[in-house]
Amino acid sequence: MIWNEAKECMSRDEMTALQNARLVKTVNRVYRNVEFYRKKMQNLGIEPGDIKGIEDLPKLPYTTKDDLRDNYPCGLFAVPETEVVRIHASSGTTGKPTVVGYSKRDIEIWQECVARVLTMVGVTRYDKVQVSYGYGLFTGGLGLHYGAEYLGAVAVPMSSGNTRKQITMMEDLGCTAIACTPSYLLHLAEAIKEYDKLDKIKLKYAVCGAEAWTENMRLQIEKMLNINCHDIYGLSEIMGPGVAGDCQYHNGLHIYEDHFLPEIIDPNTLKPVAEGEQGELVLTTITKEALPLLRYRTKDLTSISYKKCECGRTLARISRFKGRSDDMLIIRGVNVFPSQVEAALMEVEGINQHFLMIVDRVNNLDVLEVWVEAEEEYFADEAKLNSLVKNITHLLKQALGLAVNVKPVKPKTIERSEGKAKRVIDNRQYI
Ligand code: DLL
Repeated sequence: MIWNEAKECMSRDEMTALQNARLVKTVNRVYRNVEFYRKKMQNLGIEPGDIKGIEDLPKLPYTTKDDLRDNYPCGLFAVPETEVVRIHASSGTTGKPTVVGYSKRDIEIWQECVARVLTMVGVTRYDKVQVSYGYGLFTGGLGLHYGAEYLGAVAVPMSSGNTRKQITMMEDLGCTAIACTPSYLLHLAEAIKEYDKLDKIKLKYAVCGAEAWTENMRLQIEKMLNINCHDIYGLSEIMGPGVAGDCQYHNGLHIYEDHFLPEIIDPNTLKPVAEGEQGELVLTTITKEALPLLRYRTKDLTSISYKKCECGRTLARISRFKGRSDDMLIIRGVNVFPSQVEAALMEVEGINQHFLMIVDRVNNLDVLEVWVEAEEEYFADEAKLNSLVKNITHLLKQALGLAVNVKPVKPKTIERSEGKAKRVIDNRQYI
């Protein structure tokens, strides 16, 4: 079992001492081996010797996704090519992909971090984990796969898609755990119900991440499948899945601070925010060999708590992600996150959780239309359908502080995703 007390339950002083030593080593390595960081530090007038521990973190430069793109493909690598044993890449929505590399040691640490999350979820070496994240350049499939094997569980490399086959294999092999995006698990849960397979499957746990989702959606999935569902966070630039995950108390995600130093900053002023306050998560890798990153701006919005968790872990916890600062839509001056719409729709009877937000600009005014899938019976009764629409319109107005057009559509109209869900179509022209 990878319940690693030595790493997950150390005192704050012990953790700080470990982080200080690892940060100093990392800063020296990047200064020596990565021209980009050497130049950035020289421009700021800092030498590696100026960094004595984590209290000196604010002196270091930030790194952004654009820095990785500008040094495409491998310009930020800190080891010679011969030391690299794996490459992944994240496609993103614009521009070139970002390429990330791993040394043998990086892969070992990655496996251990994923295995730690799986252990938190309850998975043991007696379980079979159906890995339904995409395999390939995306880190989800291989990340979960190697973590499950490292734990000694059976990894079933289904990859994403082909829902019917997913259910058949789940039934035939008796898979007890599944790893996939929450939106895909919701889709899978509906299909399991439709094919009347709920009492044929042995699923007990799910490990979901790679996109923002709500606590209500977690509870909904748990209810539909009668399983324990957990959150796993990560990003390719920093490692992949396994940077953080939530325990049985679901009170924030434990972040593996012995490998990744978290900071929360105000994305506008770039100043740190107080414990418990919402801001952008910034991560510094302190054990990565192939691609160490200093103060990487994740754009993910969360808050941090250093209070000890009921589960006994002393690792800091980050709150469930609200979304990304670049997911945030500004509609008629109001900041809107898809997660707010998801949370509001969870309250409504008669619809499922699939929705689509379409933003248009009509006569210079931004208009938000939200498509929701209403149950079939509503379409046979106009009054009932109108009342449903009225109710949702009111709830969304309250939740977002913005008038919204609600369009009811028949079940299965909205395209299902096999990976990360696409919740927003923004048709506005940006000049
Ligand atoms: O999504 C890695 C991953 C795979 C995580 C499988 C969890 C499970 P990227 O494709 O680089 O890597 O996308 C990273 O996805 O910055 C967040 O915006 C989002 N994200 C990942 N996990 C969560 C989560 C993988 N649990 C980006 N909650 C990140 C909310 C998440 N957002």
